[in-house]
Amino acid sequence: MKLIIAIVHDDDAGYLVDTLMEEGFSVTKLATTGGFLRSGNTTLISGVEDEKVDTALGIIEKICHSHEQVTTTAPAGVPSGGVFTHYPVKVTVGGATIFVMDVDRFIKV
Ligand code: 2BA
Repeated sequence: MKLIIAIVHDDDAGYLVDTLMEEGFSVTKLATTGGFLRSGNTTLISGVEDEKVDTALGIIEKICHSHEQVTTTAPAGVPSGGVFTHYPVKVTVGGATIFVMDVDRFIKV
């Protein structure tokens, strides 16, 4: 079994969860915050049988699109150094940031 952790845009999260559930995947949805932009995103975790990992990844890749995002808050790690600490920053946020990890044990009690 693998654990898929997918960080996705909030706008894609609802449809993605619905689609994964319809395809038989169990999903947990977490409201998260990106460290750089300090704005909300969604993290999905799903325990997936090895042979179904590619199917799940395919669904995520199909549904999640990259977005341009602008923040007017000083992003993390950018030194202010003066008066203008708040300025627009435009970045392309990826369709999804995905980690696939081995699961040692999967237990339900
Ligand atoms: P954030 O950390 O808010 O980053 C949002 C976007 O800002 C990133 O999109 C990237 O385009 C840009 N960015 C991030 N750090 C930057 C920096 N130091 N300098 C310039 N631009 C920077 P993505 O790379 O698609 O990441 C989207 C979200 O996925 C991230 O939100 C974060 O929540 C998560 N993420 C990405 N890589 C990760 C990693 N290695 N570990 C954990 N979470 C990660």
